[in-house]
Amino acid sequence: MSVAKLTEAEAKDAMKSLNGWEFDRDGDAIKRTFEFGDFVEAWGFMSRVAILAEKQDHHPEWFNVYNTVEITLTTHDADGLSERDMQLAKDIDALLA
Ligand code: H2B
Repeated sequence: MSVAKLTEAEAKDAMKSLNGWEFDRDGDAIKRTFEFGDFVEAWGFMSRVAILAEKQDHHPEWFNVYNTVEITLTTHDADGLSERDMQLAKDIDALLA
């Protein structure tokens, strides 16, 4: 499915409504690191993100070590960032609010 790649200005603007995300891969991805009390909490969070991802048909690249989860979002179909990354990031933020 084709999705529009955000312009740099659109991406920067969308970042203003996110919490703690940073640009990665030359602006083609966003990344945030999450820290929890232990592995069970980190895994619980990952389960909730997995459900969001399936609902949105948009999936994270992620890395977990014990209580830390690093999430990178990018849209392969757009070769960079799209509105889908921003939406998923916003919903991930909301899980922790
Ligand atoms: N996730 C991400 N992060 N980027 C994509 O381009 C993407 C996806 N494409 N999840 C979706 C699935 C696509 O492969 C399916 C066919 O809709």
